Amino acid sequence: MHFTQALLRLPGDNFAQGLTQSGEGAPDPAFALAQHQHYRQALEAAGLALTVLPADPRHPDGCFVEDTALLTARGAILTRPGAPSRRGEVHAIEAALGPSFAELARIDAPGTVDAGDVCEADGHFLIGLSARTNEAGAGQLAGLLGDLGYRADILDIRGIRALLHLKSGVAFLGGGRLLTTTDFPRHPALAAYERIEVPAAERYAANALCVNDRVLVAAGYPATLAAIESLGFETVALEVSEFRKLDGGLSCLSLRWQ
Ligand code: CIR
Repeated sequence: MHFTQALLRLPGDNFAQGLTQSGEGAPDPAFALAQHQHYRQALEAAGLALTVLPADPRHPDGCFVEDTALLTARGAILTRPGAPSRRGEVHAIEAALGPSFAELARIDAPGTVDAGDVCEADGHFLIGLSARTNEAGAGQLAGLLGDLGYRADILDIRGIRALLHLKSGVAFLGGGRLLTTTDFPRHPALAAYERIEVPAAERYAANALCVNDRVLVAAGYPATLAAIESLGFETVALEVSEFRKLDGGLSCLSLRWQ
């Protein structure tokens, strides 16, 4: 899919109060802001026009905008994040997306979905059942995607503690190729895909981001970078250490659409 637009939110002064299970220590908000700036520049260089929302003091995780909505070529779906502290993030995203999407469907209680649990592979949607996305939410989402004419499959990742979200362990690279961690599920729905596994020591780098003609990759993971380049992609290595400390990565920091 070719993207022309992206929506982002700046990390704020309270960024270090965001949710984390990484055990990697507290992030530095100023450093996070600088890394976010480089990320924005990389999206612009890939041809995207950006809408950048200010930091939201009520929501320290608010910069991880990807979790709040699923954007497709046929319509957008607002989520209901699994973490109660993040539910309020959706209101501002709804207002920001309104002008670009005629209709916004939504996930309703008791369903919960973090859109970081959703990976689109050319119209085939992989939905992760996780600590954040529950069965009711995954079922609602699969139904809404079906209404839009898409195929959706649900993958249970609840047994893989190292994966906060489905996309912590997978990225679609186009051409039927999935970049995955070694422990990513071997589900029948994935049988038709070529699977490129990142080495176990580089598992964080599986959350790469394919944007138009290039792939954004977390800096510091040379084997993954080389594997992606060997597929013929131009790559952009970006330092995202402060977002990693809060279990976030490259895909989480933007919502992208055509
Ligand atoms: C959270 O725990 O919700 C945030 N600290 C990180 C969210 C990362 N989002 C993503 O992987 N899509």
